[in-house]
Amino acid sequence: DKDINYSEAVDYTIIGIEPGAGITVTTERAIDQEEGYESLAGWNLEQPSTTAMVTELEAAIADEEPIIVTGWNPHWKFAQFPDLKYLDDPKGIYGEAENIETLARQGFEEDNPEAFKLIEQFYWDVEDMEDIMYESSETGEDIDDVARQWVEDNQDQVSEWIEGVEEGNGEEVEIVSTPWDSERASSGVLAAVLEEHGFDVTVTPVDVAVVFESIANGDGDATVAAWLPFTHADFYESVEDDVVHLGANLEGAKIGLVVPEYMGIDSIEDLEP
Ligand code: PBE
Repeated sequence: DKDINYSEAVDYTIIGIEPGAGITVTTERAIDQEEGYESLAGWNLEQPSTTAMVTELEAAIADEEPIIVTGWNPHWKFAQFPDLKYLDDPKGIYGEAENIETLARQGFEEDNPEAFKLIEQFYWDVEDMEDIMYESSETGEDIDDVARQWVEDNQDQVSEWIEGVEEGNGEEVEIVSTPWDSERASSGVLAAVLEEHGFDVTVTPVDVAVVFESIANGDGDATVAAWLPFTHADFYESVEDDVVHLGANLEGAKIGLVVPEYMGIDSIEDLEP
């Protein structure tokens, strides 16, 4: 409904997620007057947990209330609520479709060439990741367990990742990750495959900044949690020369401002300061 002032209706507030997430940093930049985002001048960005954001989103949709959240794909909420959409972002601060990419520490390939090779060969689709996230949210089953089951059920795909990789002998592999469901799914699947293949794997979820720091300083061996080239651009640039970049493990990720269709607004530029 174009006659409603949605900016006022949502109290000039975007429901975001945790401080330190790439999407939080990007949204703060837009609000802090990056050129072309005058429509967001003076807006507030709430920074609750992702779980709390989703709860608020569910409540708003149940009552057909207006709400603007920070959203991303892959995420099960797009399967659960088909009427969600991204607001157009004509100045492109949130970027286009991007990849989730794999990074390793320098020296990891020499120290553990077989685990390195397996991690380098890990590649899957948005649908695979979303299946795991959606099943976990529907059944309440822990993502790690769903991920392990997925590995059992998808041995065809797994066989491509382990091609030419020799069995490990209990060598330790430190995977660093972030706490979001998307990365719990990918790191969980990768860990299950590595373990099946004889490696002793630890997955440590940390803040985004720490993911990049720990690969650069060698505390972690590898991560499959880098959203590039947009969402984690700043974090990546600061360590670029100190990490080994193994390319995409998933193509077609995206972030932005998300609203329910019933609000009838299309663009960030439809908002008012
Ligand atoms: N996310 C999910 C994270 C990365 C994974 C989009 C919320 C972010 O840094 O914004």
